[in-house]
Amino acid sequence: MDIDVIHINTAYDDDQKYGGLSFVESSKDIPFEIKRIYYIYEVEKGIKRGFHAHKLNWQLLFCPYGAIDILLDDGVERKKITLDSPSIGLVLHPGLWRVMTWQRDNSILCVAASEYYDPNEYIRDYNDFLKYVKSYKIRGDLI
Ligand code: T46
Repeated sequence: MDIDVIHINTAYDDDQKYGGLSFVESSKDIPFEIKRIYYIYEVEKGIKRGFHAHKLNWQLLFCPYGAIDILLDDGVERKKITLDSPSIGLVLHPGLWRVMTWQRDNSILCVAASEYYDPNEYIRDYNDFLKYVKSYKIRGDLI
């Protein structure tokens, strides 16, 4: 599966006394221009969200606080990535079914997206997703 786990730049002061600061720069660190940022919070451990794929959106997912499992499915294989550090980022191309599972209470999921919000570019039915993947041959035609 073609996904990119990136290291997010992180700065600490010499004594590591004042906390960390992590940053991402559009185009330099991620392969798209950011049009939208959103974040998900106040979620209890064990909650699952997602259950959809995107037709157009590229996204960077990161978890600045807590731990969240991201299960990805490209219609052929599945892979699980755990976001449990502010310096881990996950770059997702369109055409990936995702399920996010909160591993700790109040973990925060931040997302930078390549497109404005459009409910019509979501695929929310798994069988439709499989049909979509087959018809567009994700690897070749879509990306
Ligand atoms: C994704 C994962 C990682 C908006 O009105 N504007 C927005 O920009 C977004 C992202 C959502 N919404 C509304 C649509 C729903 O009424 O917020 C509500 C919750 O969205 P949803 O059920 O899609 O949330 P998740 O956690 O299942 O998925 C979200 C993103 O929607 C999706 O793009 O990849 O996080």
